Amino acid sequence: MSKILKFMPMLPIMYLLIACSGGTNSPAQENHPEDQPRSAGVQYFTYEVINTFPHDPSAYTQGLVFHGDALYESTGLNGQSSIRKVELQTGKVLRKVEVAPQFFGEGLALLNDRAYQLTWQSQQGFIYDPNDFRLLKTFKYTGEGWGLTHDGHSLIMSDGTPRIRFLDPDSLAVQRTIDVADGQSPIHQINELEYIKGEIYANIYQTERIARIDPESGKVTAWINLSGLRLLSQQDQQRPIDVLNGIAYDEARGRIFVTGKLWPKLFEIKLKASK
Ligand SMILES: [Ca+2]
Repeated sequence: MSKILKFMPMLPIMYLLIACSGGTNSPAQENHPEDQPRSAGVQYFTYEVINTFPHDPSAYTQGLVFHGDALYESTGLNGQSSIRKVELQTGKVLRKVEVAPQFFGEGLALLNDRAYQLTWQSQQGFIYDPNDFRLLKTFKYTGEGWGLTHDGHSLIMSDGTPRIRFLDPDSLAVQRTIDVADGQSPIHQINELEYIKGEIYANIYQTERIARIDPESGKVTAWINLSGLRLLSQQDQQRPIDVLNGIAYDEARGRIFVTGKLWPKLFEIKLKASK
């Protein structure tokens, strides 16, 4: 299903959410509308905003990575897709290469001094030199491309289904797959990914939730409820923004960053156990 077609009906819903919010922007309330039935053995988290940074409000974020001392981002939409290096503190785009307009940029991962970028439905990925964004080569895959991250050895790819693929970073061959489930319930719409301390963190498309996934079994080990963050980002900006999408991890300092499509803000968050 087209993300653009799905994006358009979201706008009135978003206004409704804002209208119903009573103008409050408290980020960590209990009893969120997104609270879900709880599964045994699964942990639940909310969040605390540690820092707020500017983010390009025209960036339709599909991939987000922290590497060295900067953010790297892949943006989507045909004719607006790009790969970019972004200064964290200012949101300033330090380097940017446009993707040809027939492609819709998706997930991004940096591994072995290469930047891998997926595209949505073209079944083609790009490999760049992350230092200058020089295109090194392209690669093919089957199905759609959504999120991308890595565990230091394999690329880890989502395609909107509950299945996550592990790819060899050299041959791009599928090494293995996992099927993501919360108990017995398959999790669909798995979008942007980040590998954090031995787990896969995954945005679930069109929700304000992140799933934490065991990379061996595919089981959801925890849910992070980020309700309220989109309202915080919308604040002071007139034009509408889209869904939460984009997780990056600064391994050296243990910082987790999240943003969304067309969000003017990027947040450093800390997880809090949900009561
Ligand atoms: Ca990411």
